[in-house]
Amino acid sequence: MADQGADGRLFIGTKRYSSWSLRGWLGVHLAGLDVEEVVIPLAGGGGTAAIKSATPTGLVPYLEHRGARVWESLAILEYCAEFAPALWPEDRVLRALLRSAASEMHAGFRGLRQAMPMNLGRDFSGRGGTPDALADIARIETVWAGCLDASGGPFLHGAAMGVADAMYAPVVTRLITYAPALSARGKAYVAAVRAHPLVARWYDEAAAEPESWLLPHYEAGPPA
Ligand SMILES: N[C@@H](CCC(=O)N[C@@H](CS)C(=O)NCC(=O)O)C(=O)O
Repeated sequence: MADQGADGRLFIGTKRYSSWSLRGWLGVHLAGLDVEEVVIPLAGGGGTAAIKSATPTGLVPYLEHRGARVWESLAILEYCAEFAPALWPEDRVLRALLRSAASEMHAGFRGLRQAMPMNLGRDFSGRGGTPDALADIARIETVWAGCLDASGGPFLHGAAMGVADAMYAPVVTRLITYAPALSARGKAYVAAVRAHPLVARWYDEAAAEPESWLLPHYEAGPPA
């Protein structure tokens, strides 16, 4: 639905599947930007024609806002933080730690991303636990513990969600869907993110997506 008064548009993919979209969407909402949401259902296999023609990289998320064109989820989050500076901590040392954690997520954890694709509507407990995925999860737990120690939690950022939490939110959903073994601390962080009102809203909106957007390959999940 077009929002005539909006300052721009955020292009995202199917909420059930599009992990990168969740990051950009959280940034826009945490910062309170007034943008129209354009949801383009993913076709699967990375070749959605409507996304290719709508965005510079052929990928979502993509933000147009007051003359700015922003792609790459981390760049969108940085842009949002210009409007809401509190999305990064004031403390220089903590900010450096969280920037490193956010960048590590943006650049890596391919083993986890490939073995445990995001699917908010399924319980794939015990699946996808390849050695690479489990190694990524162990590293993520270490990163989270360092951030939580430094910020005091319950979020990586501290009392509220910030950019680093938005970057890791899709990982949280994967840990819920695939239920690998986690430390008590990891479980508590997963629960805190899942309970955040914006994350809860994204889950609700994913559940309300049309059945015709379901992709059989993604719904089958990885081998048990
Ligand atoms: N590095 C990009 C990755 C974006 C990305 O891979 N997006 C996927 C959806 S989660 C996409 O648009 N795929 C195109 C398609 O499925 O057609 C970012 O950080 O935004």
